Amino acid sequence: MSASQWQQEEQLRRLLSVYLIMGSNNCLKDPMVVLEEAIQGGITMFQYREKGSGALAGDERFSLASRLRGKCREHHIPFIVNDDVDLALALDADGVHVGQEDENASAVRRRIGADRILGVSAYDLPEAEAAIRMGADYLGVGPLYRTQTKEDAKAASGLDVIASMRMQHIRIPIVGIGGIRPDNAEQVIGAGADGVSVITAITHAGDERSATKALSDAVERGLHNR
Ligand code: TZP
Ligand code: MG
Repeated sequence: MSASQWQQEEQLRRLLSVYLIMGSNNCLKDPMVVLEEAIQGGITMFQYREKGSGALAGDERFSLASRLRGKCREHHIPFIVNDDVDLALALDADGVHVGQEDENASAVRRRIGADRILGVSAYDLPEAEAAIRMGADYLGVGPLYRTQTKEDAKAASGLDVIASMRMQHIRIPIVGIGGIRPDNAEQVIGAGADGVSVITAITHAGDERSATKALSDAVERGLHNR
């Protein structure tokens, strides 16, 4: 790995610290307000994920994505699109995130080029190894804890899956996902993740700004005590 590749990887680790994922149907109020409050609280990356029952489609989806993208740009927060390369390219997104059931990660890498971030979900070591071969820049590992948010989520894996990936030479940036809250985020980092990605811990918090700050503090403690 060249020095500049190493620097980029280290930068990505920091950007994954507090990663908010959401679509309109995860929000109890205006998604633009939720994003603004989360930015004020200190999120480091944002993913637009419009999925599940009640998800927007068509022009409404494009319009919301485009407004969220604009706010992220204004605040220099990387904007990632879940599972829609066309939308990502249309909005000049900073990256794309795909799950195992989505478009093949190598094909996504070819379409987005080398300069955009590619995130891939991985439940276990074989999925992590395959994702890396296909060009992933970071792995989203989980669900670590029980989650109500993803309708087709697998069983919670617990933190050992991250610890064992780290023991099995998985070095690329990892962000934990699934049921992460301020009170368990520190352990996720302790297990070897670089950051935490959350939906409801922020979108259902009521006070999104304080919830984000609490997550950010927990991640900092985790990194400090590692
Ligand atoms: N992938 C695995 S779990 C999950 C996704 C998208 C949902 C995470 O949502 P929450 O509310 O943070 O548990
Ligand atoms: Mg997906």
